[in-house]
Amino acid sequence: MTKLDPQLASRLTYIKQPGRSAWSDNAPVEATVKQILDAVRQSGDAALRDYSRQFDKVEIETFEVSTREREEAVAALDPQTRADTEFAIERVRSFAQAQRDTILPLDVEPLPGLHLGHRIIPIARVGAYVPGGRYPLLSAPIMTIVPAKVAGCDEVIACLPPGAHQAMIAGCHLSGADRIFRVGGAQAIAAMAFGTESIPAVDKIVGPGNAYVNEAKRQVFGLVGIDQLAGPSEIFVVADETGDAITIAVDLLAQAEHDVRTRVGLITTDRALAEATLAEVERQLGNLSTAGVAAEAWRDYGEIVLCADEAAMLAYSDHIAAEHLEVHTSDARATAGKLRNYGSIFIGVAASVVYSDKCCGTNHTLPTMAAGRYTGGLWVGSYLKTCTHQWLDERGVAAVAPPAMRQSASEGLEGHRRAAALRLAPAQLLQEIG
Ligand code: HSO
Ligand code: ZN
Repeated sequence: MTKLDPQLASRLTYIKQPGRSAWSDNAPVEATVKQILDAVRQSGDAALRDYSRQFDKVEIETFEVSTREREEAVAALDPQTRADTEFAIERVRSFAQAQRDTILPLDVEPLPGLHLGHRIIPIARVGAYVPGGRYPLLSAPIMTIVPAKVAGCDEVIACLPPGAHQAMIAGCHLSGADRIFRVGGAQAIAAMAFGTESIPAVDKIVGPGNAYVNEAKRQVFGLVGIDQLAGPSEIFVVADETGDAITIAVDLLAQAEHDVRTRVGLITTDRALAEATLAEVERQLGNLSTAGVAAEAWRDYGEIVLCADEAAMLAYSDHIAAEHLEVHTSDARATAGKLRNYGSIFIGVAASVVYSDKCCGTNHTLPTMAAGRYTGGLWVGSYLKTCTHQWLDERGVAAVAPPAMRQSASEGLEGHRRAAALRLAPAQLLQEIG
């Protein structure tokens, strides 16, 4: 986490300070995960079976979910849940397709005879990790699998913990997963990275998970691609005096209920709103069925920051780079236009984070822990490679060979100089090299 600029800090007043830092020591998780990865790399399915016995308390014979089990899982959904899931899939699919349509191949001729460009190539094999989690989040497989299908990947596999709700299998199936496997945790990441007898190795692993899954993705990165490292969910609201304490408290608690480590906050220029929101969160916690988790998250990670002026409010929001950022100001669109660091921005009071969490069509797999400073969230582009190409005729060669030869020679790279010279003056070079 970058340090808060002292000048900015002096312009902020904490009406409620977080009880803990969101940044924790990962060392114990690191060592355990390394062991799991090594075991799966060496022993494949046998190691997966051992870990499933140890962590999930199940004996697994066949990891792959059969066609029949997929169909049964879909049939077990009540009709309204199925319709709602299909609605969400269609929203995510059509938005991903619209985004896909903006990613174009390129061919240019910057100098006569020099042709440069790129092709957009889908990643061949993708593995989606689908978390079990505290609640069965049916939208989770939709967000990781549907855009991969829109991108045109050859094969999309999904791994989910053996204890996951049957509806999650239905979610993977309806989203279009080519193959589904019952294996969770760091061992699932290892299986998708290295491949085992039952589970194919993939080229990129996507999807959030617990601290072990996250660490496993970090350790296999390089061998395979990953989408991002996912920390606990976050929501911040940027509001001026037009903000409504009830709405803000409702939306903060809607994320706080996810996990005791969820980070939530209000960043405002209005003291009355700051104080009213503090009281309102406490009041609503009194009758929220998930208050057990939400109250702990609020106590440890909740914050309300009063800012000296709009500039300080925007600067602090950009410092936090929240996964979800709601803007409740008199001209929310104008305010949103001035912000640069966030995963996804929710402009105006009507745009609740929950719509994106579930079904409006934007992807809910977003950067946390301030990663919004350098990346956006998962999208169809995450499953595509932009690979460049070039071709030249003699005019192109005449333009680039001389500088390439001089650069190579001055670096002492004689082999490079020859390769550049061969196309420009073949007879001369052939004579030189004998
Ligand atoms: N807020 C979560 C996603 C989610 N919430 C799905 C409910 N369902 C992380 O962005
Ligand atoms: Zn959520």
